[in-house]
Amino acid sequence: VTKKIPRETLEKTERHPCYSFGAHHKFARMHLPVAPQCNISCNYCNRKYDCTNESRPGVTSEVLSPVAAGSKFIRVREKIPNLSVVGIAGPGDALANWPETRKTIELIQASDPEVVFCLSTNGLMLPAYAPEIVELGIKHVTVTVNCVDPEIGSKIYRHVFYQGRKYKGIEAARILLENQLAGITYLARHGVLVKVNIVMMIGVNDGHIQAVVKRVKELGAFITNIMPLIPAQGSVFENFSQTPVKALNEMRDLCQEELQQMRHCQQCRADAIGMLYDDRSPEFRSPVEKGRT
Ligand code: CLF
Ligand code: SF4
Repeated sequence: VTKKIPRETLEKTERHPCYSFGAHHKFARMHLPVAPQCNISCNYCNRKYDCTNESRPGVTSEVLSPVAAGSKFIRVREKIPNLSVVGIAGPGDALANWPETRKTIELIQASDPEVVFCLSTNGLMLPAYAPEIVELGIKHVTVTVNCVDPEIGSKIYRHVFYQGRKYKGIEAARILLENQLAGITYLARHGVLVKVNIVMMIGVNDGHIQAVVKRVKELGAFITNIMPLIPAQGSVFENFSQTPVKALNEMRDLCQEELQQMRHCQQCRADAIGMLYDDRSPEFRSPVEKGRT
């Protein structure tokens, strides 16, 4: 890391199991599924389940109101003393549900000022909400950037809903990519540590990933996380093959020369709870939800 990161932020990162490899077997995170809507449509997503940005596909999760999320946080904190991070990672997009996301964060901040917050987003609404994210004191934001070329983007994104209009094809991808890159720039300039998730899709963006890493590094990203495509049933890419681990690791090795790489991602559910390798979410589901599964 060449940039100077304030001590207070570094101290938070040391307790962040995704941003810090050393933290992942010491600290737990919980996701609060308060964000069901999404404003774009990725070809690898089947939103009947979870956001593959941050979620294992094929597993449904409950959706909580901000107030219910606040009380769930208190229940979980009592049982998991090493809980350090509260993340909002769907099941849709954290910023497409900004009022709920924001309210949840404010409620938890009021009950525990020590919590490290984390957001995961497709980045479409970052130009609109990045200033509020900074104001809330959030230091960790993940943006999924699968390409920096709208032509490639048109093969990944079916449509984008933006400012009351639906866009398709290259136009849709261009709006999304511009907003992602502008958002990353703003966040990085304001001291937020940006993690960029990249879904590696063989035959779609695998030849372009180094270009993505290079670009987001220039804009100030802190780390990238190259993830495998896990074809979700019912998604446009359902018949694609899963990205082989070998290809994934080779790409991470190549990109490591440019920017630090996360290699311990678990592609968590939108309601994951606990250590990255030990999901305890079933223990904490509401009785109604338990009855359904
Ligand atoms: Fe959650 Fe994501 Fe924050 Fe971590 S998960 S919002 S940065 S607290 Fe972590 Fe899970 Fe991988 Fe995400 S292992 S899917 S990278
Ligand atoms: Fe699905 Fe996430 Fe893409 Fe939205 S951003 S379409 S929830 S994968």
